Amino acid sequence: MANTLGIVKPDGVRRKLVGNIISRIEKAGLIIRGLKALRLSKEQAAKFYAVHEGKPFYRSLIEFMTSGPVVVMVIGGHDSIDRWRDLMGHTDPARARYNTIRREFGTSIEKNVVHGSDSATTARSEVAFFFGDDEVLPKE
Ligand code: 3AN
Repeated sequence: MANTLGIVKPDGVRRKLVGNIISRIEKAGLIIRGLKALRLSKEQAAKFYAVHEGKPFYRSLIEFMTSGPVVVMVIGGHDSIDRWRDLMGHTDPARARYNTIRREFGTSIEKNVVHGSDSATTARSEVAFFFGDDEVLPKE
């Protein structure tokens, strides 16, 4: 019952997709345990995506992720890590399955609307990156 981190990226917030995305999460039986809107600084974005440092898309990714506000959320519920990734779809919207968020709304491999942690270890550190313990609802 581990929590995972979800982000609605600047393209998703700009296009007013936050409600739609939260609705999909809730309809899937997952639970929003923490939620906030913020704008990442360059330093925060660089740190968050440090695993991609040196890759050709890294600078552009930082520019994009700091281009406007994001909505960050702690998503809980049974199998939340994998199920949130299933709702998102493949990183490349063109390769994502139908009815996934990225397939429906993503416009490129960079502007793919949402982020989700990819493992239990990553989920723990990514949730802690944005949320203090007192900002996450306890499991019921
Ligand atoms: P995911 O978000 O599906 O776990 P990651 O962690 O491999 O994908 O990549 C993090 C982010 O970096 C992606 N969401 C996407 O915005 C960007 N990205 C990944 N690969 C590329 C690429 N080849 N070209 C441009 N941007 C990329």
